[in-house]
Amino acid sequence: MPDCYGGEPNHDEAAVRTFTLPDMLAGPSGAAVATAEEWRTTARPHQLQVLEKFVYGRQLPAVPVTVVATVERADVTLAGDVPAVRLQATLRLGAAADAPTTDVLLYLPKTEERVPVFLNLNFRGNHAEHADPEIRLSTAWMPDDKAAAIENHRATEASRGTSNARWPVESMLSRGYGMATAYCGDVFPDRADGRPASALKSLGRPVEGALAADEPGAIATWAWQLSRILDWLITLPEVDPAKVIVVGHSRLGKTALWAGACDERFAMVVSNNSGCGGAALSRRNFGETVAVITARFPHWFCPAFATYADREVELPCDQHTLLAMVAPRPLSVASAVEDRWADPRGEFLSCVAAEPAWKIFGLTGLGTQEMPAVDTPVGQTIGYHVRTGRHEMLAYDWHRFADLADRTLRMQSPPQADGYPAFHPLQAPLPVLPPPGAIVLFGDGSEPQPPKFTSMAGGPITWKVTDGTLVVNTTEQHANHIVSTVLFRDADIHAEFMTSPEAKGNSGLYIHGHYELQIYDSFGVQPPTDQDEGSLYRFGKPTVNASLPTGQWQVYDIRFIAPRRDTAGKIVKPGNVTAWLNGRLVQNELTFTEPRSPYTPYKHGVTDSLRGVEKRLLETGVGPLFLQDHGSPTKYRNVWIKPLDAP
Ligand code: GTR
Repeated sequence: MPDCYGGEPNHDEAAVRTFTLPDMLAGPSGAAVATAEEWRTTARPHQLQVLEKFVYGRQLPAVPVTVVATVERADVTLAGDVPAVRLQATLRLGAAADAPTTDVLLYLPKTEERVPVFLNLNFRGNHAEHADPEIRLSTAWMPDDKAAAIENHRATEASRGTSNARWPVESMLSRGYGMATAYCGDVFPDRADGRPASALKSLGRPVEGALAADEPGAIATWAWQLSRILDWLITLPEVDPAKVIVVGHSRLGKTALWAGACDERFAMVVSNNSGCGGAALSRRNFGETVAVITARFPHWFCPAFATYADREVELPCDQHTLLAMVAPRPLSVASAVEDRWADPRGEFLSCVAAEPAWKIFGLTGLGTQEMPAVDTPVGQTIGYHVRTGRHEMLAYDWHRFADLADRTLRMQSPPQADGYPAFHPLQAPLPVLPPPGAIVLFGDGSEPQPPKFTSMAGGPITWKVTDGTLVVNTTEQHANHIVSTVLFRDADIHAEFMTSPEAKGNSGLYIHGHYELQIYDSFGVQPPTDQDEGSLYRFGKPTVNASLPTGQWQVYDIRFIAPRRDTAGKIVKPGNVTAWLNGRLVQNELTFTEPRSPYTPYKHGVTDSLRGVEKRLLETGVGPLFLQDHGSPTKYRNVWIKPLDAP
C-alpha cells in the first residue's frame, strides 16, 4: 500500500530481509581494531570518511564566528515562576561578504555555576519554540504551514509558540540545563532548490549544476551551523563548555547525529525519531528507504547516497557506523511507537550494533539486546527509549535525555578511588536480571527460593511471600525487620519494591542496620527532604525526587562503601553512598559517619542475636542488610547484593 508520501514502504516485520552489517570497527585495511587507541587513530577517522563519502558529504570548514551588534540579555520569569536569563544573539558565520547569519535564542537557569546546555536546531524559527513575546520573529524563508501560521513563506505574529510542546524550557531549566536553539533555514532553506540560497555559496562550494558524489547537502550544512553556534556558546561565562549536548528531531535528529560525529566537542548526542539516514539501519527495509528519502529530499544528503537506492546492502557503512562515532560520549536514541516510518526497531538495532564502539572503551552502551517495552528507557552510556504516540519530540523525551545527561555528564563520578568498577546500574525493564556475582536474597518470583533472611532473633521470618513478592509483616512495635544471612562490607545492593498507601508506605533498606535508604510515599513532594524516599535518612536529601506513586514497582540500586573503623570501633574513614532510584541518581557519593537514626535495630527491639551482629560489624566492618518494618505492608522482590570486596 502506498504511504502518504507516494512510496511503497514495507511495514511488515516478516518481510524484512536478512542482512549482514559492515564492520564499523574496521580500519582502512579492512581489519577490525581491538583497542580504544586504534579506534581513535585509525578506524574512527576511516569510518567517518566513509560516512562523508557515501552519506553526508565532505565536512565543511570552520569559519570565524562574530556577534552582530550585541548580545541581548534579559532577566525573565518563565511559567511556573522559573527565573531565567534570556539571551538573543545574531551570529555571523564567516568573514566572507556573503557570510550567512543565524539568530540564536538561549535560556539559562539562574545560578552561579556554569551550566550544561541542550542545543537544537528548529524547523519554524526561534519564536515558534516558545510563546515569550520578546523572542525575535524570524524573517527567513519557511515552508508554508497553516498550523505554524506561516503565510507566503514568512512567519506571522500568530506563529509564536506554535512548536512549544517540542521545547520544554521551563522544566529543563528547573533541572539545571540551559536551552539553546536556532532556525535551520538560516543556513539552508529546506527545499530541493534551497542550495543557491544556502551558506554553501559563502563557503566556496558549488550550488548549481551537477555536483560531485561527495558534495555536502543540507544536513551537512545544518551540522556545520550547529558547530558554529557551539563556537559561540563555549565563550559564554554561564555555559559549561564541556557539557553542550546536541539534540535534534527527525531530519534535524539526523543532523544532530552528524554534527556529533563531526564535532567531538559536543559532550552528548541526542537523536529523536531520526529514522532513515539518522539512527535507523538502512539495510532494514522497513518504513522510509534510501530510495524514498533521496527522491523526496534530494538536497539532504550527498549525491552518492541516492545511488544506493534499492541496493542498501552494498553501502560500505550503515547507520550504526554513525552512532559509533559518538563513542565514548553518551548517546540518546529515542523512537515513538507509532512512528513506523522511522522504524523504531531499526533505530534500536542500530544502537545494539554500535555497542562495540563503547565496549572498546570499557563502557557499556545499551547493555541489552532486547527491544524494551514502550515507555521503558534502557541503557547505560547509550540511552534508548520508545515512547507511546507518534512522530514528535515531547517533554517525556526531553526528560529521558536529561536523565542520561544527569547520570553521565553531570554528577556521575563513580568512586574510582576505591578501585571499583563504574556504577551505572540498569534499572529497566523491571524486574532487572541480576548481574554476575550478585547473591540473590529474594528473587523475582520466577524460581521460588526461600528468602535469605532471618528474624531479628535469628529465627525464621514471619513476612509472607505472596505472588512471588515478599511482604512486610508489620507488628505493633514496628520492629519486625528482617536480617539478611549474607554479610558484606562494601557492596552494590539492588531492591525492587512497591509501597502501599498504609502508613505512608514507610519502609527502608537498612544497610548494616545503621544507614537507611528511605522508602516512603514521597511522590511529587517538592523539595524532598532527608526523610523522603531517595534520602539517606537524616544524612542527605535526594538530589531529585525520583519517587513513584504507591502501587507501582520502584527500584533502588545502591553502592555502599562502608566506613572504616579502628580497633576501638571509632570511624577513621567515613563511608559513602551512591544511589539510583527509578533511573535517577539520587545520592552521589554522599559521605556519612556515625549512625544518626534513633531507631536502629540495635537500639529499638534489639535481641541477643543482633548484639552479636553489631559487635562483629564494629570489629570487621561486615554486616547484613535489613529490610525495615515501619508499619506498612511494603512489597519487595528481586533483592540482591553484589559484594565488592572480601575483607
Ligand atoms: C519526513 C521524512 C523523514 C523525517 C521527517 C521530518 O518527511 O521522510 O525522514 O526526516 O520528514 O524531518 O520531519
